[in-house]
Amino acid sequence: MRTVTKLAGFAVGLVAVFGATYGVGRAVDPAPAAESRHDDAATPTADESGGTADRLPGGLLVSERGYTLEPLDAPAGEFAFRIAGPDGRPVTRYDVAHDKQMHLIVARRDLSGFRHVHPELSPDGTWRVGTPLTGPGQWRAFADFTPTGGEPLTLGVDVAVPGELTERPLPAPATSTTVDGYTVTLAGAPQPGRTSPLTLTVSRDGQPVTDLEPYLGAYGHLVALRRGDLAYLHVHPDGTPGDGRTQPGPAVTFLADVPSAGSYRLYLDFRHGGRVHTAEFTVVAGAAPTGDAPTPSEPAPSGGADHGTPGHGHN
Ligand SMILES: [Cu+2]
Repeated sequence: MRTVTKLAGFAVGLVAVFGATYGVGRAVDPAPAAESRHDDAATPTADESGGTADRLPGGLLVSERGYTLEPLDAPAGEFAFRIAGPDGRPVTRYDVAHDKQMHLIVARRDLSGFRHVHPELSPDGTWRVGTPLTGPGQWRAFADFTPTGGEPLTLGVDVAVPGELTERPLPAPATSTTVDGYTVTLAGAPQPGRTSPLTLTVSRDGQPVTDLEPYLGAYGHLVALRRGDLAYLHVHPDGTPGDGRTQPGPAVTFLADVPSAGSYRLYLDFRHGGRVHTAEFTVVAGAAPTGDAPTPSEPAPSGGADHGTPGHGHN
């Protein structure tokens, strides 16, 4: 009986994880919410047939759904790669998402060194950009794109830059940071398994910034990386410039679906004064309850649980 109860708890746990990753799938989908709901409704079997790979957070795999991220040899100072398609040939056609066909994001494994750049596509399918790898270390490079005719994907690959590296400890969680003379504050806390609003507010010299410039189709672009495996979450802005309700600052709100408890590093790109600035925060999602309180996946002991299983008689 004890075994059966534990197995049941395990199954409930799987469902909970599944629900959370499913939410991430929606979060990284750049389609409007209505279309996302349509997609979800149209592909229910993908979730019921155990296709967990489809619903992992982005960036954990170098190859997914037939598409593979392939770094290429490049001259010094340049970073080059291509995406091999299901037929093995380089993909040359991409949809525009967040104003670009390709978003290349890099960060070191210790979550330092974040850069978000936009490579140029050659007709043969090679993407090139001035290297965003700003120094030695073990880097993770993420290609965030939508192949024409396919679904949005984020593939990730490790890239080593030789040299002496000093690992940096993850900065402590904070609700305020400064970058390029701007102060950015964070309100809200991500909760695993549910959509959580995060509001970032920008000021300079004590004055709220109310003339943020659109960047990548919004007044800010937020990426979250999970500590430990660098799972990549592309967090959606709540509202777009020109929709009649979204103001150009000082506050920009995002909707985050985090797949698990744990530490995340948030990177907010915003544009002001003709330049893109990146504010970084460490946040802790869903701090685990302390002590030995039962987790939600463990059914509370009750008389009924021990006796109410007709059809499984064992005496
Ligand atoms: Cu981008």
